[in-house]
Amino acid sequence: MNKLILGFALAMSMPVLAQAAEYKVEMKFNEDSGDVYFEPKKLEVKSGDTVTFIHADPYNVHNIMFEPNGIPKGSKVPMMSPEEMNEGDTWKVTFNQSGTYKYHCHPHYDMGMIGEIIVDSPSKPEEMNMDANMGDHHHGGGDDHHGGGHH
Ligand SMILES: [Cu+2]
Repeated sequence: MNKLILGFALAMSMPVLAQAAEYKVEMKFNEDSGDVYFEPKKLEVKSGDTVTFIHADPYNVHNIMFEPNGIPKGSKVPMMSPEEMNEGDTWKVTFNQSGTYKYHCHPHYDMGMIGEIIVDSPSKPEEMNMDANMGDHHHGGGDDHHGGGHH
């Protein structure tokens, strides 16, 4: 009897850990409009929560890429899912740092297949990862205006 009470007291005195939640975001296709999209497009979670991206489109290959400049500074989030995801494929990300996470589907970026996840609260602009190396994009720097000079 005493043991039972002691056990109960111990259990009650343990720190209450916030239970991490699981969310899902589906990658979908609207057969009528031809739209490809993430659903939900905007999701709010808490740090420690996990989001599972679920490919739910029999017709198109999709993936998930976080924007190098669209995540919080110092975030260790994996930047990219497998390049080609097909129907039924899933990709899980656990968010351990508060802030705004913007992502897109690479093949359908031009079609507006983008999404956003807010962890705890949105990042202020100065909290975003602004010094990311965008070197792979051709910026031009002003000097490569060729002016059609050669032929
Ligand atoms: Cu896509």
